[in-house]
Amino acid sequence: MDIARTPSSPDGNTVMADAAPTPHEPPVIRREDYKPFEWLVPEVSLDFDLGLGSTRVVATLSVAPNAKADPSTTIRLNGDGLEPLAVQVDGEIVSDWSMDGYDLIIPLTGEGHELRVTTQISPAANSALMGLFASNGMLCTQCEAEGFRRITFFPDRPDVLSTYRVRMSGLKAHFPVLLSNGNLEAQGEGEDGTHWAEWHDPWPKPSYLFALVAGDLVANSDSFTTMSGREVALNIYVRDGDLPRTGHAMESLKKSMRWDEKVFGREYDLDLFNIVAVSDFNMGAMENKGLNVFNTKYVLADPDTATDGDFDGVEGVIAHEYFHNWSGNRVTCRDWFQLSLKEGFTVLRDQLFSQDMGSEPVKRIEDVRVLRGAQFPEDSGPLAHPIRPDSYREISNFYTATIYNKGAEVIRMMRSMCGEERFRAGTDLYFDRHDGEAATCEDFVKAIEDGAELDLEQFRLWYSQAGTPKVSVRLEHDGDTATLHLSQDVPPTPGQPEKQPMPIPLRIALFDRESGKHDGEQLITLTKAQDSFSFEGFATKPVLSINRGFSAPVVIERDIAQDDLVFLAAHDDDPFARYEALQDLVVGHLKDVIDGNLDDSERDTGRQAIAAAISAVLDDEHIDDLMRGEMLLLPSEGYLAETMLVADPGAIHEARQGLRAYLGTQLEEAWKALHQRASSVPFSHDAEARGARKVKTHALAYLAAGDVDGVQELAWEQYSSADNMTDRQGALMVLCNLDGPERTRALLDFYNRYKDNALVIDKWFSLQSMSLHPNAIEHVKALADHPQFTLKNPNRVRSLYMGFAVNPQAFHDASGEGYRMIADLILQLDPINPQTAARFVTPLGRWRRIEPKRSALMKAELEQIAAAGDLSRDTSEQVSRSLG
Ligand code: 0A1
Ligand code: ZN
Repeated sequence: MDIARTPSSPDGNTVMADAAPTPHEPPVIRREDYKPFEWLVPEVSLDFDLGLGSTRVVATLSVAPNAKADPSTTIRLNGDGLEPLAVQVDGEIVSDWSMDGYDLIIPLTGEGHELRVTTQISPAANSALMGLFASNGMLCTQCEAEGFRRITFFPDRPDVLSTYRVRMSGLKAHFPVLLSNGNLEAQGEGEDGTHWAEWHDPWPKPSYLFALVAGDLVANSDSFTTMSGREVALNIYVRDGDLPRTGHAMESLKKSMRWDEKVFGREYDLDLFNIVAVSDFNMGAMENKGLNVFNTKYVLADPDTATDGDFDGVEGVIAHEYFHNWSGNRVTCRDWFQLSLKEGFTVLRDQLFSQDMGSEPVKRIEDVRVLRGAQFPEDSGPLAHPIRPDSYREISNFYTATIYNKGAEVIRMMRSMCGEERFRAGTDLYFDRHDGEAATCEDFVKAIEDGAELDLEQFRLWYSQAGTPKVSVRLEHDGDTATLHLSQDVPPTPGQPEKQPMPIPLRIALFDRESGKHDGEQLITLTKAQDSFSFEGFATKPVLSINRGFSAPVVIERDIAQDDLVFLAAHDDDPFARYEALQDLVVGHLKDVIDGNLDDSERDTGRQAIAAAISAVLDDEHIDDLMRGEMLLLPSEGYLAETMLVADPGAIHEARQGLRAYLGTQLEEAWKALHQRASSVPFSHDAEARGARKVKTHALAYLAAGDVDGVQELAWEQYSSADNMTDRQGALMVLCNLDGPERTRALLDFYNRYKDNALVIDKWFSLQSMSLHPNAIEHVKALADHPQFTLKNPNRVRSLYMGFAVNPQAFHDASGEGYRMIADLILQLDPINPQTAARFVTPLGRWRRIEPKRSALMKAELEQIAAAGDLSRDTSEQVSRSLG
């Protein structure tokens, strides 16, 4: 049967008349239209006859009317590109079913029924990597958010919870390992070289948590004893040669399981926990019940092929997916508007875990950098949305930094306001109250309110209002009183022209200039548009340290003297605030340079103050190298652009590079000494050695920015003598920015050394696409024709083109060539993998905040994409929002 693609009625929401779709505009789904599904589906049984080219699926659903919903005489089963080969109701073949778009509608007369539907799918042809797909000869599923409907017809919405029984059979030679959720109940041999397995998951779950994997895999196996003494078998499945790189993932898993018991009181609830690594995957990983599927990037790590950052990534993502077992699986989401319920909370949980495993302040600085780099621009651009959105066209577009990272910050504020212990009482109540349910963000807030005894009435605005609040800060001193004047402004965002003031918890301290000390930190909460707070006992004007630990996800606009920033950069006992003071010092200076506010001598005075502050950081014995590494990092060009209403990327690049070159030459001896000291620390995973590796490459990069004599040789020396990927990649990154024989030599050596390791070859692509080399555009074009480049693998696409899109110099080349390359990529990739293609719209979507010439070029590329027609729902939504 030929089925034309028409929009289906989505999860419990009617398609609004005022949102009638134009040919290119898929319908709008609205949160306020939520209705419970008319039918319960307590049990599902799936039978898979597996093949790479063709897989047959027989789905059997027990259904009964849902007493909490309107009665219905039909059932709508969502499908996406499927054809029903046979439909049975209560054992009888029926033919009175119909299709509505891709959905299957079956008339049902009575109370309880058994429905059976047969479908046939082609995993090898599934390049979108949603539903059941083939990757390197194995079969694998991805069902969040709406992938299950590409496998079989089903009410594919998160509030329909069922227990699943899965039988699969296939050729043993192709698929020796057969996995699904829950426990393995039976297995056996079939005819003609086939074998089969039966899995049963006792925990009711929504369809997005279903998973199946079949392939030729080997496992790193271990076990974990839970706090109540139950033994859980742990397996990490990978392809044969990858087994030696799974040790760190396994350690991370066991640490995560222990930590969740200790810190959140959450125990694992099955006897088996499986992880499978796949190389073709749209996202980082997926928390399917008892069978997490991971992008290989977040499983495989050893010192020769993974950087320290990669090791941290593995630990963090393993933890994230594991923590979802409670925050996401045991308590799931009522609808996709509640996505931040599981994602914001789980990100907070993985951040707290990583803080406990490593350096708390360094992790906090890294997390804030991610927030500012990805979420702040989202919040100030055309794609801004609240952490609980009100509408969407394609839910895949809402797996955003706002839902994840701002969502985590919002919950972190609740925790700061009530303290750890009361927060734990709140989360205990949340898990108790909603275990086994599909809950809402409001359920979470209410549980924290009740359990932690915290009034969150006004705080709920953080869930409904988009935009990053700006807080203006002025400190006045009179007699012995210091008065802090604060005002807040939540900027307008698409669809939200007017905003109300939100509660903003700010940790502050007032430093005495003489002693360099303060009398204790305080938490003040700004709840009004403007307010003042007075503090007695200050004979002289103190220095204000504000938003310590980044207690609120806001932009602070402080009226503060440069000397005070220098003071805080040297004395603040809150590491985040100390880092922030140095960042503000640099941002202030660079903005003045860009705006042409400084004459030569003023510019030199500014640079000297920064050099002195950095020099103090280099000499400070009270901070470790991990923290030193953070303090040495200048604010990114993206962050600088974000602080300006309209940015000139060329001017930002020039000013920032100018400062880096100045610091490189002014502090040449100090960088060389640091490089030498750090190079003498032998490789290990401890904080000291990791810190040494971090500052070593920073020192090298500053020397390269200053183009000091012998830097190419020094970089080659670091590259060629490296006994780990952190040093090797660091040196290659530096060489990539330069133009010389060492660059060519190192790139060739790196390629030959690692050509069989896909994850390392991804690094090779991205180092070149992110390079400051003047010919970066030409390099990227040539790399797109490299035999190892393919549009079919999302990691490879991201490594070449995301690297390029965040390369401010190349992407924003005044010719507009960079914009065209990204637009061409979107059009080429969209029919292959819409989800990944749509992610590339964001960099072009910043056009309104860029100087007029480039802005017009960016907009023109978006218009070209829009005009192309036949776009996926994913890409068309992002393009129309970006132009809207
Ligand atoms: N829930 C996962 C993220 C995820 C979302 C969609 C996916 O499909 C392409 C895959 C993964 C997480 O937060 O880890
Ligand atoms: Zn998640």
